[in-house]
Amino acid sequence: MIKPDGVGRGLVGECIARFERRGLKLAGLKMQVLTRALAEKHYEEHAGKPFYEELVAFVTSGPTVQMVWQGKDAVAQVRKMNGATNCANADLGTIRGDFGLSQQKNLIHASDAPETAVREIALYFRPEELLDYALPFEEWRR
Ligand code: 3AN
Repeated sequence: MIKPDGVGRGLVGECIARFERRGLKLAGLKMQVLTRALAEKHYEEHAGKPFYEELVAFVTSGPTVQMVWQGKDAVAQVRKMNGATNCANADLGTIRGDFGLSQQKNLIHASDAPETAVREIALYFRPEELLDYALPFEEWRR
């Protein structure tokens, strides 16, 4: 998910281009301003932490873009491409390392495990909104 700062900074195309060029396949895409209820569900593991209220306020503060990317080891690869949570510590070459300095306004979110991805995809997409389609030359991506 591209967070409000990523959308506001004009980095939607940049993020999508990176995942596409890496060889991942876009299976779902949408844009919305998160309601507080949805943001609370998304970040329920952080409820009660000192940064929780600020995090929910931030993530509901503007438009976000939800994406589902499919491909070999997609969850781990996308997290690697996003970089460390705190942009200031993220390696150059990652989205956070190339475009941010903030810990909280860290541009993009990605599921941290396949089981988390199942849960998070269900928060944002109905099954029929996810497309399973063939691309030419798929064997070159594996
Ligand atoms: P990630 O998004 O890298 O999986 P999480 O799940 O640990 O990181 O944290 C969720 C979000 O909460 C982060 N993307 C960041 O915006 C915010 N966050 C995490 N830790 C802190 C912190 N110590 N102070 C402020 N915000 C934080």
